[in-house]
Amino acid sequence: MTPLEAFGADQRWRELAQHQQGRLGRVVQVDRGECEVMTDDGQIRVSSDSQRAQGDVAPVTGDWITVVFDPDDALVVGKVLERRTLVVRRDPAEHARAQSLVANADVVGVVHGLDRRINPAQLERFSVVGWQSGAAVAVILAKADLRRHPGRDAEKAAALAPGATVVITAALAGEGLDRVAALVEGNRTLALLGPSGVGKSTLINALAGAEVQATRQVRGGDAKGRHTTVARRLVPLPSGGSIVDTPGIRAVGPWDAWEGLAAAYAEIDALDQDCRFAEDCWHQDQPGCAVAGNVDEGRLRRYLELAEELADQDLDRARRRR
Ligand SMILES: Nc1nc2c(ncn2[C@@H]2O[C@H](COP(=O)(O)OP(=O)(O)OP(=O)(O)O)[C@@H](O)[C@H]2O)c(=O)[nH]1
Ligand SMILES: [Mg+2]
Ligand SMILES: [Zn+2]
Repeated sequence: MTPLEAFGADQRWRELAQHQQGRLGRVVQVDRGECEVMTDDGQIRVSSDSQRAQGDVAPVTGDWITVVFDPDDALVVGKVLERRTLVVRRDPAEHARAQSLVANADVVGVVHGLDRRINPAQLERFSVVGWQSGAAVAVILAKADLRRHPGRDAEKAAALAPGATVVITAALAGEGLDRVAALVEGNRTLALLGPSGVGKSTLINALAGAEVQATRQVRGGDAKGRHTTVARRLVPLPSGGSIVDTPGIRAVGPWDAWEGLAAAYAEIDALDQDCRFAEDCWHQDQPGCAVAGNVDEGRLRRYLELAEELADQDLDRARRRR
């Protein structure tokens, strides 16, 4: 298997690249106008900004692209091939804008470290963003060695993330790695999202069988609270498939994520259809409401909060367009 095949190069990607008359590559990492790109001939650096026309899609980690020569004979990004999935969040620096994080992930893995209690709102927000991307969602409960009954956490997580695969791991002890590996079987791509320090990079190193990503040093007291991973990076696994490591995010902001919201709160969405006042019902104390009283109160409250957030965003965007 070539490295590009391990990254998931298939006939469709190859045909798309051929059609654009460029060499096929996959973006491993982006930094300041340059991309590290894996190709059939190995990894190369390709410049991205200077030669690209305005309005062209900017490449992000995980993108399949064409590599071409510019007039000065330098390697540049030609086209970003149409994405199958895209993880997007509200840009934390500029709230009225979207920020693309990872392209073409098959599974979004929401990582929670079991050294802490599960934070339902946090987990649900990540699930919304995960489902909205078009990928499948998995919840990865890491650091299971620190819990006596991780199975109970798994039950809790399953209730907070309907439709998601829940996986328990203890990467330092080498446990549960096969279950994560199963998520990338068939050269698929898993994108890890989650707060800082939950063990994303440690899990990737355990699967890669090498220290490919820096992890927080246990003894480095001064490193506390700092983000160890600073760039989104696609890491190949020896058995095929790849994992995207990302810098920790405490609370992700969904962006234009109504479908993601419906999927992440599937049981609420299903009843939502039955509300007598479908459009207007806010599932509080309207008579004839099919939702209130029939679902978990906390989940309903958080669902409504997120719906309000998304509705505000919609208004904002509409205002801007005018
Ligand atoms: N006990 C235990 N500790 C773990 C496990 N996995 C990771 N850790 C520890 O958790 C700390 C954070 O791990 P990282 O892998 O750096 O966390 P991260 O999610 O990549 O963090 P950022 O890069 O900052 O987003 C390190 O000190 C790890 O040794 C585990 O399975 N068990
Ligand atoms: Mg990390
Ligand atoms: Zn209702």
